[in-house]
Amino acid sequence: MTPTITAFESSPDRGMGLARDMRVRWALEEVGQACQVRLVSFAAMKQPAHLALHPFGQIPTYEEGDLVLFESGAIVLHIAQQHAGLLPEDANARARAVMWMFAAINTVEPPILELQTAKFPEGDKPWTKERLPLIRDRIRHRLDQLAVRLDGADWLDGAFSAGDLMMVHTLLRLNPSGMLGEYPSLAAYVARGEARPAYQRAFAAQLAVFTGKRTAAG
Ligand code: GTB
Repeated sequence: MTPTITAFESSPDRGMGLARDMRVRWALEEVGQACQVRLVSFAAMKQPAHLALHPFGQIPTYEEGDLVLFESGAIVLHIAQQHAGLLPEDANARARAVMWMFAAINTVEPPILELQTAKFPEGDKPWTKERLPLIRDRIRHRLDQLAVRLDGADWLDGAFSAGDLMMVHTLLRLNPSGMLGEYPSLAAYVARGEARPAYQRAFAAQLAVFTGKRTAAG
């Protein structure tokens, strides 16, 4: 059954792949599963029809028959469990790949999100000037630790997994800040993720929403 996902009708990043539907699109491309994409406006996300799918009025959502999911991590995990290619066969390696998914969204992503919040919704607040360096230090602390663990390897734990997918996309959110440039090994890690054909197809499909050009991935 072809799942349906939701994505921004008009993403603030103008198709640069930073919104979280990109994780879901990428995971689906990695496992060779097509999807339908329903584009939603900011206003529609807050209407009852969308709130019935996503209680917090956000994207992405995932519908597959009777199953409705929200939360990009849960959706990517579901896709990875349904199809071969994103989780190792070995039980311990599989558990570690899931651990890295959680590490991406629960340990690495929070300070990155704080940076976005401090810059945009709170950008004009009097405390922002003092707060920004503190947040950047918290991000650097995590990036230092991640770079030590990656230790020049291609991926976090052997072969590419859903853990890398979530981590690479989380780190991509740093692009506008330029901070990844301070970490050549992490920048190279992210570039490896972006170079994957599945990433390229997913990126092209979400960019096409803005350029109006159709791609094979829809
Ligand atoms: N924890 C949820 C998940 O992982 O799925 C978070 C979902 C979420 O934050 N969704 C955002 C959303 O729907 C889009 S991804 N926001 C609308 C709202 O809350 O009203 C966050 C995002 C938005 C825009 C950019 N960008 O333009 O750069 C990047 C990321």
